[in-house]
Amino acid sequence: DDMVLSSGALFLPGFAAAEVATLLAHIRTIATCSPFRHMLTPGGRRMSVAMTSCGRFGWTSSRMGYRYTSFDPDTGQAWPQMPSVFCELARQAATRAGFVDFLPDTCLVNRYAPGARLSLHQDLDEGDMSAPIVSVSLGLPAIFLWGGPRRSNARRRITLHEGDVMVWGGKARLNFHGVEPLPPGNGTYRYNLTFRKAR
Ligand code: MD3
Ligand code: FE
Repeated sequence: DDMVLSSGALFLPGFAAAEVATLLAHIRTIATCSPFRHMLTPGGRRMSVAMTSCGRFGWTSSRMGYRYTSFDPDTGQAWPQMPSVFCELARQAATRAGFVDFLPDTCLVNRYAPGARLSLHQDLDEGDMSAPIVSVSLGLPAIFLWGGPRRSNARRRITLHEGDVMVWGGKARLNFHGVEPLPPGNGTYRYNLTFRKAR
């Protein structure tokens, strides 16, 4: 069922399907320690996606810029530990895409309510661009926008369902991507786990 989108980009539909309930339970626990919050962009705009992190580092945005921190600025505490089932899932997906020994040190947890979106961007804040990124979709479906190395490149729209996993590395690592606004729904969320090697 593996789908190669381009060199370095692999779509694994349903790869995490058996783990969905376990992953959602861990998200609840993580959010108990480091609650979801709407961060500010460096330009001062409130992000529509609510975020938290687990692992040795957590991704943050503020008027000061984007950065990885060892401590949650909202709690002053270390970010919650990355559950081993998270790490194992990310490793197995990366291995399937040919990236052996992927050891993520951070997992960003994105929460989309209806209307929330992620505008087109590149992931540029990581120290080691040779490591891939693994993304796991949970909850409501969403339309993922997948572009090329330039903002002006054409985009593909890919519907992501609960349990779908994507691996991005190599030539695809710096591609532009985003998520279309979540359609009005029934009071639930879409979650995305993004596994990265920050340092
Ligand atoms: C394609 N999150 O948090 S990662 C993000 O659905 C982010 O919330 C997406 O983009 C979400 O930065 C899922 C998908 C992703 C990540 C990195 C990529 C796609 C990528 C790097 C290159 C190309
Ligand atoms: Fe991204």
